[in-house]
Amino acid sequence: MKRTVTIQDISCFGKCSLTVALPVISAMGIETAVIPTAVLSTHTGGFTGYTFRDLTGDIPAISDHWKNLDIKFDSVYTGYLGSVEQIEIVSGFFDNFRTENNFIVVDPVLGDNGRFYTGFNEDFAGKMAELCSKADYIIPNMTEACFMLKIPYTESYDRAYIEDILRKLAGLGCKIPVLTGVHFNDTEQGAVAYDSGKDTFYYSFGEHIARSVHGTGDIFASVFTGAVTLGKDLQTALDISVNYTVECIKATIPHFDEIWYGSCFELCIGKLIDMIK
Ligand code: PXL
Repeated sequence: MKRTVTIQDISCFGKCSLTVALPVISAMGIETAVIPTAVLSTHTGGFTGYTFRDLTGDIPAISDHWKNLDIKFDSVYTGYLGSVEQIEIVSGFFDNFRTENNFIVVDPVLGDNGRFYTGFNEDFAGKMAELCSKADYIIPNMTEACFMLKIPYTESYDRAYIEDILRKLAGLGCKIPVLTGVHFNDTEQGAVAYDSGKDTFYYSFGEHIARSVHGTGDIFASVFTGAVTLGKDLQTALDISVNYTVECIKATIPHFDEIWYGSCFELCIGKLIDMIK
């Protein structure tokens, strides 16, 4: 059985980070260990007054214990990290748990729609960019890519611009950057990956639904990590991730007034299992 470890926060209510990654990757038939980086009462998007308990101090002891037990992972996947210190500790975790056969995925969670999430700034983006240099795969959206590359955010672009961004992201030091939320028209949206070793681009598009649903970046990154962990090739992993994310957004629309804070990904788990067959 394949085994991954995912390192990100628990937003107790709100459907993102660990409350998405754990069920989604487990449903793909992969053992999923977790390191919670922080416990928040809700995620930070759209809620006010949330609690935040930082668990940075626990990470080294968890890591040491696992090292003593000689636990190994087929993949290591990080999402929302809460502080510069936490990024540094996670960077050390990569050094300790990297093997010749496994791979590292960094989803550099920083912001969306051209803006930082609450609590993040340019310095934090710089540190996240450093962490990306240690990854095999990074999965930013356009906002996160622009913050890490220190370039202005734009929503109007063409293929050449996207391919240039992906080359620059590979220049951060990662092998395969995957840019999410890419759309060249109003009907399709998807992701583009760049395998820098092969100097090849991979495109995957699904239906564009003009509705922003919180946590879809985490759904995409979780499915992508799971698919690559299962040994799917890059194009297939992209297609599954795009298609499942679109399914989750579609499933959310009828419930959007009630569930504005996340997606109804639970309703689509069966389809995900079909997609990986
Ligand atoms: O979905 C990314 C994410 C993860 N964790 C927390 C967040 C967000 C986005 O807002 O606030 C705590």
